[in-house]
Amino acid sequence: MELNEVTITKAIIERFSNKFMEYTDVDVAIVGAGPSGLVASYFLAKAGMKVALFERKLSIGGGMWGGGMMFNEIVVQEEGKEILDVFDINTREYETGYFTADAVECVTTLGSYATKAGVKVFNCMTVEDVIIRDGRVTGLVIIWTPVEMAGLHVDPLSIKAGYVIESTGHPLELLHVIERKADIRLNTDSGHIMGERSMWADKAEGLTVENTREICPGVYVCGMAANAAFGGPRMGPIFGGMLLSGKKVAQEIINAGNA
Ligand code: 48F
Repeated sequence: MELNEVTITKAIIERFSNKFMEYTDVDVAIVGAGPSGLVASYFLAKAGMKVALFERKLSIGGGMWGGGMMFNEIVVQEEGKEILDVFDINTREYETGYFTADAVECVTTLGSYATKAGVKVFNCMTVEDVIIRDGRVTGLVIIWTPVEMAGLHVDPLSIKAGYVIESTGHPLELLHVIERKADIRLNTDSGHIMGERSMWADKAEGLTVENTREICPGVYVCGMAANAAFGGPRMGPIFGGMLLSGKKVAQEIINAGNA
């Protein structure tokens, strides 16, 4: 059979367009495909929810690929190891209570489990705004990342979501937009973004999970974004909190959906 370039082109356009059309209305839209967003997406899809995961970069994985300072190994504690076990990711005990895993195996395996569970990843798309109705976030406003990078004056498109998860990591991009543009009080002590604090691994790991919750109607924060929102410290290249936070946010949304 002689390959036809136009058939290849049509296949890509039609299949992508159909996928994109189907995911313009989802149960959960996740912003940021780092470790916490990936884990959240997997558990939500496993529970039968329709999940779209938007990632600005070409690649998923966020800050996990580079381990610590580009040494591509990550560290997890016992509870974090238990989540890696769910994904059948190899771990090795370093000292009592400290386990290491290959960062590349972690990202690729989390991505594989998530997509096989039904998560649709929209990479190279940046979430630049939200839609708010009656004080609740009901959707996302998205644009191609290269449009943003080139500074082109192109209007974005929108999707509808029952729940939104902000897992953009340190920059906490979505909440900054919400705080700037909407008259919504956040569920933090001050009612505003509290801001990330300096590194304290032990404290930060627990707080990441504690701070994983609904921050304003329709929006949940997880991963490093949770600490950036609620004023928790950063933890550096220990990833148990990210994984546990992803699992917790999925459970919170499943519970809210069943309520
Ligand atoms: O930063 P990131 O890996 O978030 P995380 O899941 O994990 C944090 C750790 O990697 C590390 C740490 C733990 O030790 O502190 O930093 O909390 O991934 C965030 C992802 O969100 C994407 C970004 O490209 C990255 O892949 N992202 C950020 N803003 C947007 C976005 C946006 N506006 N639209 C789409 N994607």
